[in-house]
Amino acid sequence: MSLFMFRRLVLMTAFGLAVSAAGISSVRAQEIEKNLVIKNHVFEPAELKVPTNQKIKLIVHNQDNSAEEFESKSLKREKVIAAGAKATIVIGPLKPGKYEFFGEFNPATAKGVVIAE
Ligand SMILES: [Cu+2]
Repeated sequence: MSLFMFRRLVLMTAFGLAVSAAGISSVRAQEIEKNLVIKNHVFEPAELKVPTNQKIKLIVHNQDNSAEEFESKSLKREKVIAAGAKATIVIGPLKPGKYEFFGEFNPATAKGVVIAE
């Protein structure tokens, strides 16, 4: 092949590799999951560290015998979780910082914070 064709082939291969690498990293970004438990109207853990600039799947398991509502104004999320049920709440991508959340049905005890760093 000509030098021109060869150069084009090298460029296209490099482009293809870059695209597939980007594809892999975006799939990985969607795979980040963090578990949160509600028990005795308290969140565990109360401090949840997550990476910045990525979507996070919060899997919230309400182990109490009553419903709870996960609520966060800074994360712009609210979701009622039935007694014994698990809910998935997708948050982010987040800038570095602290994002408070609470249980709206038990706000005195059910409090927590997502720390993106
Ligand atoms: Cu609410």
